[in-house]
Amino acid sequence: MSLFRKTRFLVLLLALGLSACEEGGGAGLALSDAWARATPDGARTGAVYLTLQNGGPSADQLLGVASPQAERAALHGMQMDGDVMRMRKIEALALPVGEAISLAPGGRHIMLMGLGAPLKEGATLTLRLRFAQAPAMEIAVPILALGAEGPGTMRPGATDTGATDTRAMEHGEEGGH
Ligand SMILES: [Cu+2]
Repeated sequence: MSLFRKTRFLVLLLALGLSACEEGGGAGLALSDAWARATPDGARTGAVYLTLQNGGPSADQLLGVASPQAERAALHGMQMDGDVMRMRKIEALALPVGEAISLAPGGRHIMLMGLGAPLKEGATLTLRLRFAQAPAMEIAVPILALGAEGPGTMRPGATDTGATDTRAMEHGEEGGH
């Protein structure tokens, strides 16, 4: 990864942090660590991960997600069904006061369905979030590498580990729901 790209990534994170502070007036909902994983050519589904910290004073809920770059978007959780891990739609994600709720690989995620074009590493995805209490947010989500596991764990060249391949396939199979 070039220094330029690293710098640009940091700038995006800073911009996200600043906009979250403005939205919440410094004490409300703060969004951090938002990222999406790049998708292979032809893939119609993708996943976005982020952390929401509720700085109070009241409990909130994430009620809806959308992106102009996908036909549909939904909150998904993971649940064991016998030996198989399946995705399940979450209608409302509780955001208790004082807690940080994270969506991360292997667990809860924002699912994008009907992508108009593959998510390319280095580009950004526009994501809109709707809450029960807080004002709606529109953010620019950095798109990380195909094999990325999070903003702090980017490994240049590590795009084809077994674990991430499996997860990508699970997404593909379940993408029609
Ligand atoms: Cu999903």
